Amino acid sequence: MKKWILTLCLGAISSLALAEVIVTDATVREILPGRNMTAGYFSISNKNNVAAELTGASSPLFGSIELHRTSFKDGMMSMQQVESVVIKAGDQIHFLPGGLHLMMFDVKGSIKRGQQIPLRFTFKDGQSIEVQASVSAIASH
Ligand SMILES: [Cu+2]
Repeated sequence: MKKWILTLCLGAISSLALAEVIVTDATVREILPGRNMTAGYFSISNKNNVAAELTGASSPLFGSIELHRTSFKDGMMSMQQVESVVIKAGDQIHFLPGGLHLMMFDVKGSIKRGQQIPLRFTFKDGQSIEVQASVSAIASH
């Protein structure tokens, strides 16, 4: 009987589509004096055999978080909000300064270098994963 229950549990775990989507190296840039927004970076790996679509992120320490992409056109840097980012099966995508990033608005209180802050990533299929991001100094956006 015990073995039967265990088998059922394993079956439930492996059917979660996001069980193998992993976020690593989550970092939030420390907030410059006089600002209330910052940027966040991370790497996301999709070890599933189906694509995953990242649609947003949230944290109890920020009022709102958007997915952004920095681009360069005619020597000018600009950034646009993106609705979602698709991570193909087997792919890894890096959110890095100068490319994709999280734009984090309306910090609540103060965050300090070295602090760990919870970040929740949400996906189009309704699932989400939470990671701890470390606050660190990153020179450029
Ligand atoms: Cu931005």
